[in-house]
Amino acid sequence: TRGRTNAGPGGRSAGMRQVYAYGCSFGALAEVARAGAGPRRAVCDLGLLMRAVLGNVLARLVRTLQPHLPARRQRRTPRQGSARTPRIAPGTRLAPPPEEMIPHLRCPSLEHFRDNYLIPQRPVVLEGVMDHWPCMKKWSVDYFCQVAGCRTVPVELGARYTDEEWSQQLMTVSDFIRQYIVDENNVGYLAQHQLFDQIPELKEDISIPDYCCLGEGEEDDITINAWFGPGGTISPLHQDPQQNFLAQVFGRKYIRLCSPRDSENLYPHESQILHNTSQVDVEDPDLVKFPNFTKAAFQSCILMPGQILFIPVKYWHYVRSLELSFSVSFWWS
Ligand SMILES: *[C@@H]1O[C@H](CO)[C@@H](O)[C@H](O)[C@H]1NC(C)=O
Ligand SMILES: *[C@@H]1O[C@H](CO)[C@@H](O)[C@H](O)[C@H]1NC(C)=O
Ligand SMILES: O=C(O)CCC(=O)C(=O)O
Repeated sequence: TRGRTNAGPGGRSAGMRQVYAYGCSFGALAEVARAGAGPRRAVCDLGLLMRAVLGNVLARLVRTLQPHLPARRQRRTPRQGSARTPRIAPGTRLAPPPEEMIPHLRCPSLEHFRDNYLIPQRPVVLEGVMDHWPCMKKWSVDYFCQVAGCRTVPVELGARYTDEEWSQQLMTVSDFIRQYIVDENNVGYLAQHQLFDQIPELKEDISIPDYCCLGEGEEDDITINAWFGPGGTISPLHQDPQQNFLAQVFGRKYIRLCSPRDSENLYPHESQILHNTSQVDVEDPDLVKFPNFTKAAFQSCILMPGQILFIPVKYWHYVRSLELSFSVSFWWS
């Protein structure tokens, strides 16, 4: 699971994710019960995580309680954003291989975007669209500790979700920051779509891109995901069943895209649960096992803060963060 416990409208391994998340939630609920009165918000967070079961009454309750609960501050001041040294040695894998670059556009009109990118289903990097979102100035590790430090969230442990040792665990945002952001030896990923429901303050710092109105779905049906992690986190090559705007708030990400027309050259896993994920390690492919992978045509970019990548529905995407990074994705139809 990428921690999207609600399974939502698809995404990779939705079923497994849900089962796993329920397991975690019940386990943590037992912990809280054992701890007696425990932190009230931990209980509410669990409720949010289990919203699929309980309905969204608890989300409203948390919103009501929020102002009455003490904010916790981080003692240490972690380094942040571009000031941080990339975990991957520069030069090793930083420069994209000579595949085609994804085109960049500055604030195209709705019509231009629709006719040249949405309808023909072509990826594009949009610039200038999120410059004025408050998150661009406000968000930092310290800020997350202040607004969300004591909140419980699902965290993915391990570099990639296809690894054998990969697992998911519930922990507070400040524990996540201490163990996975400040301590550079661990790789953990806070990747989930309920963060913005859990912490409504964060939602006020972002906007839904206007281009989403070109879709047929309602604005309420847009799924907003948070992706927060240290350098070196990898989302293996996979596809999702909706259009996606991946908005980069801080840090850079190396991204490779491949058209769904090339699916047969990407060797999707055979199991039902992972069949939207490729078996191939994109940056170190085993060409003996996967010879047709060389036939797949890739486009790539390094997504910079302030840029939004349009990933057409079912387009395969591989993502590796080059340093401490926060992205927000919007899944829309
Ligand atoms: C895989 O993708 C298809 C559409 O591309 C979607 O309908 C399905 O829910 C996805 N499956 C999983 C397990 O994520
Ligand atoms: C590679 O593709 C060819 C057709 O393009 C197909 O016949 C062959 O089975 C594929 N090989 C593998 C190992 O997938
Ligand atoms: O940023 C990432 O690691 C993955 C993003 C992604 O897969 C998505 O937005 O669907």
